[in-house]
Amino acid sequence: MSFEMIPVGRYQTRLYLNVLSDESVSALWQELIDTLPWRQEHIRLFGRERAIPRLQCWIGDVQAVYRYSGLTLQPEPWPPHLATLKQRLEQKTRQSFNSVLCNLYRDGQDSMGWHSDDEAELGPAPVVASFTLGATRRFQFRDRHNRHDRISLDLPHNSLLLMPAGLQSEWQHQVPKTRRPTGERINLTFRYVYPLAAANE
Ligand SMILES: O=C(O)CCC(=O)C(=O)O
Repeated sequence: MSFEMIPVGRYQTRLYLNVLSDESVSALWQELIDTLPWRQEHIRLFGRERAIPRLQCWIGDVQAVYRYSGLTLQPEPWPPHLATLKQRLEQKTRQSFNSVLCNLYRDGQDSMGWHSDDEAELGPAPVVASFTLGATRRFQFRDRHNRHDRISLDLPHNSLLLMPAGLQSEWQHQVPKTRRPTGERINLTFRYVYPLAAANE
């Protein structure tokens, strides 16, 4: 399968298109919508409790407990089509993943703010594989030390963005809100989470 190289500073991200067959991607979409326990999470920001602007679900092996923004996410078990996609991505990227953060953007007002995937339990240089289904959304990177230095790309249905080791410590990313009429989108970021005790050493 071919990919486009997208340079982000000194890092080469890869964008793969049409990763799954039409049949497999439809079956995966239906499984994710119908069976995942999508949750509205809240975070504390400037002393106030706020609903995050999207629904989320954390899936993974039992030991893959994930902490971010004051939330502790206990993993849900792997549903079959998602487990198959994980194996496929492991073969393609020659990486191991033991968990995936699933985000459901209901419309253009759902979003994800600037951040890096750099929590201690991801280790010092995580590789993150980000698979998109549904509506195309704009995805942006910005340099952590020069915030005006930005790179934007559109992530279409059935695409995979592979973010290499090292990128997270120098670049942030976001999915901004859009006023354009926008349908549902699911994004799956596959990660390898080290057990919390080891990450805290
Ligand atoms: O929805 C996306 O494309 C990005 C998701 C993301 O940034 C994350 O899960 O950390």
